[in-house]
Amino acid sequence: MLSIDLDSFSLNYTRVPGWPTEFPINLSDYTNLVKNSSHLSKIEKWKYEIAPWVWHYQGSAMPDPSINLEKAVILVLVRNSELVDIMNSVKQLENRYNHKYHYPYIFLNDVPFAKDFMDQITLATDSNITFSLIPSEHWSIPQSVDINQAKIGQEILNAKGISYAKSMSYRKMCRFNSGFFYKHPLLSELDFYWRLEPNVDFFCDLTYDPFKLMKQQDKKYSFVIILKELIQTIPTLWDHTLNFIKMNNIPISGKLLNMLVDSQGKYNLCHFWSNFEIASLKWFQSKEYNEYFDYLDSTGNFFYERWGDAPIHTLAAGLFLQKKDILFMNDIGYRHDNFARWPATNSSLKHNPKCQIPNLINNANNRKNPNEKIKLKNFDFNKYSCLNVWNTFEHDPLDWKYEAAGDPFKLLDFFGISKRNLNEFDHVREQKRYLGLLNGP
Ligand SMILES: Nc1nc2c(ncn2[C@@H]2O[C@H](COP(=O)(O)OP(=O)(O)OP(=O)(O)O)[C@@H](O)[C@H]2O)c(=O)[nH]1
Ligand SMILES: [Mg+2]
Repeated sequence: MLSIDLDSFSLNYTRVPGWPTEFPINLSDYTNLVKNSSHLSKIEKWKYEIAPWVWHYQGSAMPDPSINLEKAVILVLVRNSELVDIMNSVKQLENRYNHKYHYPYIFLNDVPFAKDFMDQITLATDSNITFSLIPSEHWSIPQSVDINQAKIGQEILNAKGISYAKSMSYRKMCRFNSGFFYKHPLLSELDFYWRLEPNVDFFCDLTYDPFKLMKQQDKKYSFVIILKELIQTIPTLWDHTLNFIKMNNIPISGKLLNMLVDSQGKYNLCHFWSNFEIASLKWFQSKEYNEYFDYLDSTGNFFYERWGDAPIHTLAAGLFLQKKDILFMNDIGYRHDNFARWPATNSSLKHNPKCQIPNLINNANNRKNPNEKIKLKNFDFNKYSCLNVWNTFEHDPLDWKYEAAGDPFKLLDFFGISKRNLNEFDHVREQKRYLGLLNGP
């Protein structure tokens, strides 16, 4: 997009205080100037790169002087095409919680937001909203990634019927949510975010401010659903995590990682489902988190495999946090896709006026007929939920030593390939071999 109808944007929206206000007359000159500038810092370059597509909407809500807000934001990464679904999420969050607090929203997108999209969103909340592009570097494939190799990995996943197996944009999104969202220049002064995704439901009124709770209790991360990841999407993530521990001598005694290991010293695949999360930006911005992300990114496996941000956030919490740093937001009733949960401390809760739990929901897995209804069940009691693992975890298992977990580069034997020590190059070769097996001689 090389130009925009500035007048129409300026009717409803302003620039962010302290940010460049003009739309560049010659965009490509401007872009080159920013890119080649020697006096701008990295974050300033990002800021100037995206500034022409950052717009602020001043909501009508008046702050309640009796409420002391945290430095927090509701953070939404979304596509223009997901307007209806994100409207559903915003309206429900407002209705159940934010109408009392008026925390601001930040909407992020890898392409500029359409004005129609923005106009509709402003009808769903009285809060302030900032709409922003993200820096191109945050939504990219690193040069070191071998695209042909990535395509082979995609074919392997596709043959296994894994969703988004062949999607590059899904992988860019997972990489963005793993290592970039918290670097966005609009977030640099904030303490906490609440991640909100399209087409989720909130079933219960939330009568207190979870941001305040996080602050008061010095929590770093908060979740509502914890479940098992598909091993096919992260075949080497655990081994790379062990390698990172070894290379950096990370002390893991007392850390959450001890909750994530099974009796054989492998990842038990439990992860916080990150489409809902309330977390500390300072934690994600910390040196330790970023060293872990940079190491993972250097393997190229966001593209060779299909690493999701959820297991990465969880394993990072495993490396650097203790159980006491993490909050299970039991009071939140939540649905994403066909997974839903709500507080079920007593059987009469379904009739508690604070929660309205529908009997039926639309089947998100039925793409041909999205109106097909299925019975809603509380996922907390599903065998794939790890809530029981969380609830019962107290301390390190006595018999697990990470040194004993084996060669960090050992590929898990999910390919059905006999156990051998593999280095990175072998890993590539094995994938090619596997593809050969799939395609026949
Ligand atoms: N701007 C933008 N946002 C994206 C893109 N892909 C995904 N997202 C957002 O990233 C979040 C997760 O993407 P989804 O496609 O919902 O992924 P998911 O939740 O793992 O998969 P589903 O189960 O299909 O919902 C959502 O908030 C999406 O709107 C993209 O290409 N551009
Ligand atoms: Mg989703």
